[in-house]
Amino acid sequence: MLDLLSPAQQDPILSLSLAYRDDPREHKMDLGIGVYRDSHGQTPIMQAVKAAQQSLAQSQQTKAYVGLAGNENFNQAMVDLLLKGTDAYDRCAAVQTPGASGALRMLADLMNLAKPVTTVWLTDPSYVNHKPVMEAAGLTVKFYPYFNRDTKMVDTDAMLNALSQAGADDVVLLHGCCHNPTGADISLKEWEAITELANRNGFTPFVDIAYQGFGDGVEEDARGLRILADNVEEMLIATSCSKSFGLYRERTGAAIVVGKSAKEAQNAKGRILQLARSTYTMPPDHGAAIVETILTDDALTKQWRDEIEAMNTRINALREGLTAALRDRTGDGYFDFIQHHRGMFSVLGLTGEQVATLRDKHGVYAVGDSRINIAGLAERHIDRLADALVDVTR
Ligand code: PLP
Ligand code: TYF
Repeated sequence: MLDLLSPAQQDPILSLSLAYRDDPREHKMDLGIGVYRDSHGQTPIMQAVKAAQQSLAQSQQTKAYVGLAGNENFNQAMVDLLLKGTDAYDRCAAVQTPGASGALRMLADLMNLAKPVTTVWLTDPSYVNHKPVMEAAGLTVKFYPYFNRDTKMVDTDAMLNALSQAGADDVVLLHGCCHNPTGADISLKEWEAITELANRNGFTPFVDIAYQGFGDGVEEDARGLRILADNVEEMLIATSCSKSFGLYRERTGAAIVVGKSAKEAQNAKGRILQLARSTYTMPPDHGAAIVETILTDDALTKQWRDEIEAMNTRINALREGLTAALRDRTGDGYFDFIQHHRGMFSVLGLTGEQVATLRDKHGVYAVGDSRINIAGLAERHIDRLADALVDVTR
């Protein structure tokens, strides 16, 4: 049987990490996979997470199964973080999942269960796994114009024009903040316009928010999502603790459904649990227990908020530093978009050949679509990166 299998397609981002690891050059720079790194190149465990782990090690009495929905206190904490104070708050339900990846798949399966004809509209471009996950669940995928490759910002007119064609059989996937891969986010005005289109034409918004706190702040980054939550009858949300709590390998996330009524949301939750039972059954506990511990303790919550604030302040300073270094070298504002992007990533608009030269000549590893991980850049490497970018583009 196994001999019938053709070779697997590689994940472009994970294979880049392997190539980086095997590169013997000392000055190599990994700006590929999306993990936050501090000035020393480490991806540290947050202090609030360390404290929560210690407290759990003392207090946890059992490792017996938790249940299909995972940790319900964690689920409530995720809902509070995103939806507290919105109209959707009392008509939503949440399920803990193995990362936002698990949430994406469970919600995709749910869409397929509810309406197999669903077409999911993704930003062009989008997170590498969006299309394969949606298609694996049997859904049709379509891309809508998003990134303007000249300005490196959102192409508002083209986006809204395309979305005005989406109707009742369509689900429009939006990045809650810190767009992956481009770094170009939609403005609050655009969130409002999309909300209006959803209500007028009947498509369902689906928000994937994997970087809450990495853009302008924990509350600021949820503003767009909350505009939808205040105004639409139905929406789907996939959320992640991988970046926001630095829990990457603990696989911690949640699927949230907002329905017309609490009863409808609870029913949808029941169907997600049934889908989970036939997929992974129950999510891993440790990450969710850590997040529960943090978010149900005022001091730990404050510590976590301070830490994530320090991270986004540093990312935005790196953006400014890199933009200034490029301005110095080019004498123009061509790269100013880096300063306007938000979150971990920026797509620079380089050709495949330029990305290859960055890697081969300068040891700078960027993803093939010229995405660089600003959150993986060390302050002391800014000048060298700017030199390399100028060398490959001018
Ligand atoms: N959605 C987006 C937009 C992402 O960038 C990522 C990246 O990790 C995910 C979902 C998956 O996150 P998780 O690690 O929580 O599965
Ligand atoms: O886009 C990224 O780099 C992160 C991490 O298959 C990631 O979201 C990369 C590839 C992948 C899953 C996650």
